[in-house]
Amino acid sequence: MAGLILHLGLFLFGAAVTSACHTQFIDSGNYSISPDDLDFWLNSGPFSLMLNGTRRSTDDGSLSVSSYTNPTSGVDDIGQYTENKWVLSAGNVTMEAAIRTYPDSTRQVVVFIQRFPQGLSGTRINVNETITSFPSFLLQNFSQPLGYLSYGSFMFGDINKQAGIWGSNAKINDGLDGSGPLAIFDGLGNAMVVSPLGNFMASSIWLDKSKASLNFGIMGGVDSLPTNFEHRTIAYCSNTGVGDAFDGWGGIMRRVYNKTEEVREYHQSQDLSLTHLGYWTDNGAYYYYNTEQGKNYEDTLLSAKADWTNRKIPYKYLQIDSWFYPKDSTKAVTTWDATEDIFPQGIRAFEQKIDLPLVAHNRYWSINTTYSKLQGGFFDFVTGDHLSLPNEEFFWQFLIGHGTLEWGLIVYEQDWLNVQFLNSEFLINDLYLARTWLKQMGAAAATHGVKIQYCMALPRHALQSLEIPTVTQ
Ligand SMILES: *[C@@H]1O[C@H](CO)[C@@H](O)[C@H](O)[C@H]1NC(C)=O
Ligand SMILES: *[C@@H]1O[C@H](CO)[C@@H](O)[C@H](O)[C@H]1NC(C)=O
Ligand SMILES: *[C@@H]1O[C@H](CO)[C@@H](O)[C@H](O)[C@H]1NC(C)=O
Ligand SMILES: *[C@@H]1O[C@H](CO)[C@@H](O)[C@H](O)[C@H]1NC(C)=O
Ligand SMILES: *[C@@H]1O[C@H](CO)[C@@H](O)[C@H](O)[C@H]1NC(C)=O
Ligand SMILES: *[C@@H]1O[C@H](CO)[C@@H](O)[C@H](O)[C@H]1NC(C)=O
Ligand SMILES: CC(=O)N[C@H]1CO[C@H](CO)[C@@H](O)[C@@H]1O
Repeated sequence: MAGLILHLGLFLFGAAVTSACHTQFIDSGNYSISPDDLDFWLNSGPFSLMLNGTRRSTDDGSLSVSSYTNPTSGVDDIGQYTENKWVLSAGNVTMEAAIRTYPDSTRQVVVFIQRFPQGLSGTRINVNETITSFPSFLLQNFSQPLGYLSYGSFMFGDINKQAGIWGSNAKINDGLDGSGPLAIFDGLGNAMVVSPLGNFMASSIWLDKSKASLNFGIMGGVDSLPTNFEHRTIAYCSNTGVGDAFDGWGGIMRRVYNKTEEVREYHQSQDLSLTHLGYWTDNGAYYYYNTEQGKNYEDTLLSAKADWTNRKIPYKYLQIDSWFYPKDSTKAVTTWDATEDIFPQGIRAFEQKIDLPLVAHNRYWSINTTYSKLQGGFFDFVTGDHLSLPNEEFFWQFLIGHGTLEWGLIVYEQDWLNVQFLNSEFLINDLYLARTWLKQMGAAAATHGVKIQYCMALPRHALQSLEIPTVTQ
């Protein structure tokens, strides 16, 4: 807490330092931030935006700072703030870049806001870059070694997480697969976590190697931004260690999206698959794409149940994995229901025999899915080159409602989230569709009292679950 006292001291002298985040702004457009009072860890790189197919940047003057507004104050969803703002222009198009600090010392937060009063068009670039950039931080070697932790790829960013010494050679994950919360810390307990504060599915980090800068903004596939579009990035600072920085960051994020500890605990306590023992048939299990010789899945699982009942193992639910439903030649789901060779009289008859509620697995949607209007089904789907995606909440109400009433579905397991996202051009090129898809799924689960498990989720899916209380795991 020594840092905090020093901050309050500085505040009396009028500096813009009011929390564990030590910040500095210069009217020309430079800014710095640090959890450490003595040195600024992160110094600003260029602002940039894509416009009509070209990148405009403060680096080459094709985007320039036209004004700086002295601090204003207000209250937002985090608390009472002081805002410093620059207006930048590229011809007749403007970008506003604002930095909010929060005088209440319990909010050790800085929020960076990029706004586009006239919107932007012609913005699409390489999918792994960002079409807008603010904040931008230079990857600079530091006198004392700083560490970083960068999440990347599926399993909530665990698969490709990187850690090392912060500097020009740091291997920070970026792009569609790699963008997640970034932690930077020293050996003395100073730490910060930086992440998007919204637009979770549509925002990315872009490591611009040519300028050794780390840029936060909207993902590269998006071709335009609407009038008055706004995107926020949050930095949380702590002087009591990287664990506390993650805790504090998570607490603010959960509070902003109302997925508080209480909400999480409530939903998790309602999820039988988290509170009780169950029998799983997923990857790694003995009956994953494997039955007893001469038996179909139904008879295999019924004899497994006879055995565990005999042994008095109190399984309270059964998980059925991707072996139960039909798939196309790319292993994408065509119909989320069992074929006759699996459960001869259907899932309902099987579920009555096994007498356990189900956790049921699903993966990415086939372009040939039978639910799509294109294939004579009843529902709106977006159909791309490789995959498709339901595009109305009514579909999810049908699918999850049917599962609940007919199969005893208690948990909808949405697996292969990375593949669905990265291989759907309509998702990676759209500002809102990925969020809409996951929110529709979540709303239907809420209607039917079903919980959702995300699997093979990218860091962006993990962040998106903040807006979906029924995602419990
Ligand atoms: C967009 O770029 C094209 C070619 O690069 C140019 O011909 C056109 O005038 C530009 N449009 C605007 C509105 O700047
Ligand atoms: C900016 O100018 C270009 C070319 O003159 C025009 O096409 C475009 O609509 C203008 N944009 C705005 C936001 O006024
Ligand atoms: C984006 O990055 C991923 C690795 O994270 C890579 O596999 C993919 O080819 C990249 N896409 C483009 C268009 O560069
Ligand atoms: C930063 O430090 C690394 C070694 O940790 C070194 O390889 C690299 O060249 C340095 N970069 C600059 C710009 O000095
Ligand atoms: C959170 O709940 C408050 C109070 O009910 C509400 O005003 C606010 O809009 C909610 N925020 C979100 C992101 O849903
Ligand atoms: C979708 O159906 C068409 C027509 O039956 C077929 O030619 C195609 O191979 C199917 N696609 C996949 C990915 O299985
Ligand atoms: C907008 C911007 O980047 N302004 C300045 C930040 O600081 C560097 C180096 O001191 C200047 O070159 C930039 O013009």
